[in-house]
Amino acid sequence: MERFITANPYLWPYDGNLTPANTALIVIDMQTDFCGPGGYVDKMGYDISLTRAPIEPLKKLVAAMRAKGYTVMHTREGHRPDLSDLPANKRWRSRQIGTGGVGIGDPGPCGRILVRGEPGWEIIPELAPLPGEVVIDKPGKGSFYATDLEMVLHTRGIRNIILTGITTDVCVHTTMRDANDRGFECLLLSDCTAATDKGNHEAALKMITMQGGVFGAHSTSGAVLEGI
Ligand code: C5J
Repeated sequence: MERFITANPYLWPYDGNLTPANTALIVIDMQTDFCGPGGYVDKMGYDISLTRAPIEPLKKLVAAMRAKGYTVMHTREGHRPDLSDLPANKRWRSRQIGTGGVGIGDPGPCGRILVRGEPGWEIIPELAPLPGEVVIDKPGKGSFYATDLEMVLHTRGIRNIILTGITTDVCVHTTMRDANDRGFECLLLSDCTAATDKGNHEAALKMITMQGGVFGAHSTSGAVLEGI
């Protein structure tokens, strides 16, 4: 039986081949550093009410997809405590914005910023992974670079990916583009993602709709709940 989710610019997935066995929900970087008080995004001076907006819709969606037997996976952006995987230019740039020249790897109110094991690096408790759910630790913006995500997806027989989390224009988009290039069928959910800038969120959605769905399609959690 074909199953589709109402999406833009096409009914997703393109061929109606949507089952709990072949589809994964990926929750990207819902970490305190990106959406919690005192975290990296907060320290940079951005409005965390924007990056916190996906929390409630995501809670509902994650619960529903778990209940129906879909694979739910999580990612965390972060670096080794010795910073051996933190490129010097990434660290330098992160210190150019916000107060006091504090950037990635430096101590902040939630521990060392984006360092593995620190409180700010943890996934927020509202969206904590369940035991047994795959968590991908990544040093970069994309979830495929320097990780085993592609191998895990292929091993599980996943071909459709529903992308959620933060931020729409950076880690979520990079992951969607990389997944699309690898042949995965991608859907980004507009109410379960957010950027540090509203315009960038809107632009990221619009980019997806070009060329017949250049990286896949976008939709909402409501449409997914209705469709699955
Ligand atoms: C950023 C992310 N924006 N998770 N990371 O630096 O999108």
